Amino acid sequence: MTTLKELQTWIDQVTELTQPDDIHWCDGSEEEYRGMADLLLSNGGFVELNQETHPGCYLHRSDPSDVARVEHLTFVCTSQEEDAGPNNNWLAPDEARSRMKDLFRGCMQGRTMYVIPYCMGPIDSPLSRCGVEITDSPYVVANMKLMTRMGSAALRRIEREGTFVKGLHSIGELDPERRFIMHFPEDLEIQSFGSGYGGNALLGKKCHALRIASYQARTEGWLAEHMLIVGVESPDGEVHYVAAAFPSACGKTNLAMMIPPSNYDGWKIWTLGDDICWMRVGDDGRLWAINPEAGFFGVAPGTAEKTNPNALAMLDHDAIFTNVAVTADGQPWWEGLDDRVPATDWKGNPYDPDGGPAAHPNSRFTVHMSQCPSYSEKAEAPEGVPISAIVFGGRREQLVPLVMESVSWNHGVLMGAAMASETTAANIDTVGVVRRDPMAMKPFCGYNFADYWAHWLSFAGASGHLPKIFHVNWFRKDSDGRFMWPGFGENMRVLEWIVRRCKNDVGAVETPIGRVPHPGDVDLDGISVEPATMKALLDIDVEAWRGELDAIGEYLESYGDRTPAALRVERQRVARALNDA
Ligand code: SAT
Ligand code: MN
Repeated sequence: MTTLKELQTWIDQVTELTQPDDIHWCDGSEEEYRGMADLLLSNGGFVELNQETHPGCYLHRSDPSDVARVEHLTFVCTSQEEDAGPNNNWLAPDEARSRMKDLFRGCMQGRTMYVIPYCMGPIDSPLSRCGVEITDSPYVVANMKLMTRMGSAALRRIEREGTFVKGLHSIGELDPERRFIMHFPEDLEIQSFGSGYGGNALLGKKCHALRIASYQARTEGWLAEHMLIVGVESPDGEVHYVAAAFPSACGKTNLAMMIPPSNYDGWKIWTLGDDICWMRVGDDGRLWAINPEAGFFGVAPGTAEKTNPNALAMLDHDAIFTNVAVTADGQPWWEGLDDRVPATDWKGNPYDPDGGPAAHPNSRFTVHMSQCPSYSEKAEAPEGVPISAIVFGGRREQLVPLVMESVSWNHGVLMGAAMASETTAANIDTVGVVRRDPMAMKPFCGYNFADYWAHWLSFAGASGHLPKIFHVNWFRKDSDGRFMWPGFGENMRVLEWIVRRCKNDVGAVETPIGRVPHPGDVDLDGISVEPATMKALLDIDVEAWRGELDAIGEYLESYGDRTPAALRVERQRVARALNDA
């Protein structure tokens, strides 16, 4: 029950439409979480993992057809099609609503309807925004408890503010033919049917904190971005905060909780978030950021002692695993973890080494942020943290150097808008093809990208104290197909250069596409990267870049008249510099 009439009226309407047997208002308590786990254990939604090695850990096996986001079934329903833009699937709001109404009709018969009030961001932060998710999935309730500030405190804030995002979710029959994720940004509303998985079902995450929030951020003058947030502490104790955007499954979680190499005495990475970042210009003109989430929904495969020891340390208790494999003694297992052989694959069948990976490539862990050894209490700061550097990055085998710095805010926006990356298993579709993924927001921007770039550009005039913008690529390969850069904790070497650039205490080489380090300025002590490899990692192939600038031009023009003139001007400037080179 609630004192907020708008909320109660909506609950009543949904109840009437979906016909649940029961309604449960979530209070967000530990007791409630335990009750949810017990219910899932009794109905097969959870499998208990080894409680001696992994106390409080459970495994969820999703429907095998429901293992990732579904971008082709995800829609942004603005009243004008152009407002959604070529980057989104669009349906007229009335048509979308009527389709969804047919799907939702009677769908909760025999089920309990859970009402989840949640707050994205610290409960007392002016940057935070609230929502209410209605769902018939106890798995969603359990995940939302770890991923958001969920329950009574959020409800009190909603009742006080009188405004919230309405998210309606049902797993339906988990039928891919009857699955849609609809967004109505003008009405701050989400409707998701037919999937129980991650970003399709935990509506606070991609649906609210990115698609709806990006739309809202534009009208209110802030930024909702697909970025991790870290604090980089240098030996003098100073902490620089960095926000970095990479597409799904490109290593944001690893970077967010990295441990610096052993020769980086006195350096430390503090973790504030691994996926989403909301930023606003503060009174001091700097960009201040919060992580709207309270937990991590990270990719399991590849997570190992060598790649991400902090993640392993936080995953041995009180975590939910989705679609991982299991060892004979009931421990979670995935490819890349270690050389044990699992007993059971992600579908629950006896593991057959010839039958594909044991863990699904998009298998996940859900865990509360505070369990991370490098967790920073600043993640709770209502004012957020001031951002010194914004980093864009994609997965590119060729062309794109290890790191480059933009020469201005507008140039940085061009770098973000021109981002491209090889696709990953985080979406149900082909993996490994290069596609444009501006600011890593291709699947998540709730409005026309052209307007989104204009919004980014508008900050140039708003403040003289904006962060520097960089672009990185950890994924370059040599002619034998081997990675040229070791990645993971060694990325600290690049972060160090970025932070030193922010402090103005290291130089750079000017190239037509941006500034790169003098090869000697990236510390290679303790790694086996040959100077020739380092040179190649920082090399700009002018001819190939001319082709890339043409492709970027074509891409920007595909947004037609709405493409901001300043972005065109910036692209022309870089193209000219390449021609003169
Ligand atoms: O959208 S999910 O939360 O399922 C994962 C991702 O794509 O980043
Ligand atoms: Mn993500």
